[in-house]
Amino acid sequence: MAEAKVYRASTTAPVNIAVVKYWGKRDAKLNLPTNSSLSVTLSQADLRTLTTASCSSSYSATEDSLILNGSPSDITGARTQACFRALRSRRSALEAADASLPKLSAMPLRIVSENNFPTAAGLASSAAGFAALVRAVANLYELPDSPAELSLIARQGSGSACRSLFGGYVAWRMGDKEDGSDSLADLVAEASHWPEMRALILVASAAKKGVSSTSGMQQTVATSGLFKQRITEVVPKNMELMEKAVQAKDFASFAEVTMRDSNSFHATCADTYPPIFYMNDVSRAAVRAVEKINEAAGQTIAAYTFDAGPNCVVYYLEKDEAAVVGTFYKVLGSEVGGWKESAAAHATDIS
Ligand code: 2P0
Repeated sequence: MAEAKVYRASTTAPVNIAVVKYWGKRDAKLNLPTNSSLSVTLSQADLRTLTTASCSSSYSATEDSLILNGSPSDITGARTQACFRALRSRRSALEAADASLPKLSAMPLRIVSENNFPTAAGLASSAAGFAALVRAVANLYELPDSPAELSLIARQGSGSACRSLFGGYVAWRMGDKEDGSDSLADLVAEASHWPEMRALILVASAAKKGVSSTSGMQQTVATSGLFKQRITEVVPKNMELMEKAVQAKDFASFAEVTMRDSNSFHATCADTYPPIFYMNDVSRAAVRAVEKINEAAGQTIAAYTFDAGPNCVVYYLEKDEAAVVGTFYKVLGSEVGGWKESAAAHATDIS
């Protein structure tokens, strides 16, 4: 008897680094945020997840499986299951409409995924990871869905993942529907609109972070007074200013909003009870280094931002590469050691 066919599709997904941060859920089950957010997609040459999805009736295990960076990974979590369910149901609809299609939706799925950067070190690995998973299975199932439609599924895996379905400058609109059907990613501008944007990633620690984003943000929502001001006043204003800065390619404004929003996010973490500290002494040295660079330049040519970990991302424009990257190492070298590695990345489109 002939071996049953193995169906397979591969894809990559990029990392995105938010300049207006997502922090807080209004619905943990559907993964709906308390505020909109905006990010820059980084080049896949530097940071990406590569994922292959396959399915076959010959797979002996009846269950779906995931190998992440060479090790079996748990997929029984509600979020991963929600993604698989949504993708299968879309495939089932295609199969119901066309009886000649193979019944892929009934076969077990095998997912193999690899990051080329430290997992869960505050480098948005879950964003690239879930975006790649959703796209790989969508390709395998030959779904006709647009990136925005797929972002609705990726969001259920990890909020920030919805922004990794697009390249360039991407907003996640929080939406206001209870079912989450309008909480999706939206392209603000292609990378080609402002291709001079660069990001320097400074890895202070590649260790797994202490407080996961999911539980950290739940604690913030439950206990921080400052958080209420952040979601009602600070973020709506920052979203507006940031979209204008991107449209106008106004780096000084882009940088100020980026740094203020990062500061505001970490202030709400410190205002959480008990407090959450993601930044450390090495992170704070990076903030001072950026301030020195901007002082020396007599204008704002660099912007720091920190996610749920101590690593620093510095945005700058290509023309200022020597001033920013060169000075950064000089200042950091003399002030504090501790950076494990760094890489410069381009803002990018998804091909
Ligand atoms: C962001 N972060 O906008 C913010 C900034 C961390 C700080 O999105 O619970 O892993 O999976 O929806 O997306 C990290 O949170 O959280 C994050 P879940 P996620 O990039």
